[in-house]
Amino acid sequence: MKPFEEFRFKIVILGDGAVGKTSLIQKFTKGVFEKEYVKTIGAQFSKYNKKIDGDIIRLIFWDIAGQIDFNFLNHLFYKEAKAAIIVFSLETNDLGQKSFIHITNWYKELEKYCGTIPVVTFANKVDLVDKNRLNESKIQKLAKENNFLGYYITSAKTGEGVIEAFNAIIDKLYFKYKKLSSID
Ligand code: G3D
Ligand code: MG
Repeated sequence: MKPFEEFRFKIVILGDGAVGKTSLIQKFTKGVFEKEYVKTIGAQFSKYNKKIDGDIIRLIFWDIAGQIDFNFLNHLFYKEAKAAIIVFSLETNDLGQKSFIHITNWYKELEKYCGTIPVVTFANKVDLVDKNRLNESKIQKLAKENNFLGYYITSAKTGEGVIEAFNAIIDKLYFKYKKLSSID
């Protein structure tokens, strides 16, 4: 029998300020994470481990501290990221609308530093909108145009969709790297 393996994945969480990046990480890790702040690049990271089929997955989520704009992040933030989550807010106010438009900017920036890595987008704060009036086709279109793996509707407040959304990207990474390691 093959021994259990260990995987390390750095996942960067991008998106405008106040869309819920930090809240989402907290919700997913249930607050059980080691958080460290890297002052020089205005970023923080949270470590979280999970097990899949006996293998250990060591996750590091990198998150922007404060309201840093896409032009200000330096390469250290993106270095060796294996996947990215781009968060926007479904709120119909200015913040929400801008955060949706800015997804493409965040993605371009990511691509510049990381090339083509798996990306998903989280449409957060669904608790603040009327679900019947949600324009999902707009999100779907954007995800398709940018070749994202998918989009997930979430609420860091109620927890809706959060665990499923994080697990989807983590599972994808796990199966990708598990497959690669079995070829070695
Ligand atoms: P950021 O890390 O992207 O900057 P934060 O965003 O996680 O700091 O969240 C910004 C604010 O939005 C916080 O409110 C937080 O509680 C709120 N928030 C995050 N996710 C959700 C959500 O899904 N639904 C709702 N209703 N609020 C959310 P405060 O008031 O603490 O600034
Ligand atoms: Mg934050």
